[in-house]
Amino acid sequence: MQGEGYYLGLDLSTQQLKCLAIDGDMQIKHTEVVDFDRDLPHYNTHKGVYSHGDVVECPVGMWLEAIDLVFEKYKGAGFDLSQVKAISGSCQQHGSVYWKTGAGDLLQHLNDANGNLVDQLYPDGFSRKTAPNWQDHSTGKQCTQIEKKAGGPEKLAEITGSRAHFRFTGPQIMKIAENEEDNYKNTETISLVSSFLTSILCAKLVPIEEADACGMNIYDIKAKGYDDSLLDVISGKFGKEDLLKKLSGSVTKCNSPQLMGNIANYFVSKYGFDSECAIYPFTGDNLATICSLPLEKNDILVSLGTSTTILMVTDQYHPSPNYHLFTHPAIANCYMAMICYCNGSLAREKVRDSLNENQSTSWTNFDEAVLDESLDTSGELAVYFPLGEIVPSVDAITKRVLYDPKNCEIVKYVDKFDNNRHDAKIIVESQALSARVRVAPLLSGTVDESNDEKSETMVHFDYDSMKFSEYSSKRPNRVYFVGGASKNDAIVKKFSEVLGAKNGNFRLETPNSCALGGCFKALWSDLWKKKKIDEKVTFDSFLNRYFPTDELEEIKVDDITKKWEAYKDKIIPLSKLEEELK
Ligand code: XUL
Repeated sequence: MQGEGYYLGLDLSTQQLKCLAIDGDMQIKHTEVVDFDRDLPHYNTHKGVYSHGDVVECPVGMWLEAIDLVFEKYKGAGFDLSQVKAISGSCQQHGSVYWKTGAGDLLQHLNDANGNLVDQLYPDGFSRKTAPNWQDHSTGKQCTQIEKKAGGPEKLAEITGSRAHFRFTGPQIMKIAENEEDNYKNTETISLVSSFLTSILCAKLVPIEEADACGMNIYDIKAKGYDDSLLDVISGKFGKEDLLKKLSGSVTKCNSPQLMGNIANYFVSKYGFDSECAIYPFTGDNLATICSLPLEKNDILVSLGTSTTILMVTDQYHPSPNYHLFTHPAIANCYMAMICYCNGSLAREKVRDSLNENQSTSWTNFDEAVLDESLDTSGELAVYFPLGEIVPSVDAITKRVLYDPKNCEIVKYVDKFDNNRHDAKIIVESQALSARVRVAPLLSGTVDESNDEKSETMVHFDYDSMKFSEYSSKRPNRVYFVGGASKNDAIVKKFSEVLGAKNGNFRLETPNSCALGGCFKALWSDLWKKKKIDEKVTFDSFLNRYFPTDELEEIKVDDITKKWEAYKDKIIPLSKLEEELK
């Protein structure tokens, strides 16, 4: 590969700041971590935040100290930072940083000979000492007003890619404009955490990055600009022009690599960086995660954790109040869809424990049942939501049904199946089937001709109605599994069978995915910008060519088409069962 030297990816997450260095062959060469609670105990954060009731926030000074500390750790380890060619990275999403009037000057005059970031910038550079964190729940009133102004949750999702959420930046800014007039008035610029970190590294205030801007409930994704009427409701009496100015007028676009500047002299003098070291825009952590893998359109990343999260690259702008769409941070004309299910591992563990009569937490019985092909679950379906669910949006409930496979009608509700081995098989089937029907509208490509008599039947899920043939024949390109439960062979195999990827299922361990996504973006952006690769080499084609495939383990599934025949007959009953829950 053409890349020489090192490329850094920083990840400023809730509990730590991580910095990864790769070389031009995409191999990880060094990692340093600053753990906020442990390494910066004088901020008295708990898991990186201050929580008081519904309010959750992070001290900005702590982040400034962490930036110095992580580079000090690099220097202390003897790592030659002068060989770093470019830096990018990711940050927790939705958080907002409030720079005080005059902050731009302060940044520009950072004293590079001595001193540190926190002493020179904090608190004088900020109109608020803290940044709202994504776990904040205090903006219910503002969310209602924003949705009302947009014309309802569906309309807001159509404009901004998401309905209103407590943690999203727009509602947070609106609350501050309402409750902290002086702080708001004294604010020169509002950054997301990602543009805050980019600004520090370049020592100048830079606009918000476009993909991360989609987590604000203000940015019109299709029109590629902040929405006038949303600016209006959020800014209240201070006015939309003033807010637009605070948001730097526009965003940093993602359709091609944008050089934000070279690293500031402060970092050159203090840590020995090369003054030519390029800074490329930081983005949100979920957005950086999709940059850590060779994902192209119609590829899916399934994170099997306590909750199940699906990240998908799509060229279909098909928003829904049930999930999120963001502009893709590195592929032009593509989006990232993020579908979050509340009920993932915990729900499966409950079934496992009941199968083990609460005597053990071993997965053996559960796994055997999941893969037991002689265990006939045709005509049986269930949803297991011990927690309220987001997709579909319903309260906590577990419901088992028997349906007639001929006409797909629900015959009756039952309290249990023949035995609880059926629950093990059905929970994994129904979780995976729910994911498959939710990604279907986001998949591009043709719908297979089918002679199935149900082909033309309209099927309804959430806010979508599509022909049965579309739900049954659209298939993802590739599926990647990550997260705790991806280590479980039975679960991953069953998910792979049901999701039906055309070009393979893979699993991998991703302890550093956000930071790694930043490294890859820095490498590709720099080679592209310096014309060391042809400008036709898109981010996804670059990763597909050079990604170290030894990291990936392929999950083999046999007879996928035959197996789908059994699962696809559950689509209509699942739609009917979900309708009954509402
Ligand atoms: C995404 C979200 C979280 C944070 C975590 O919408 O709120 O994933 O980004 O850092």
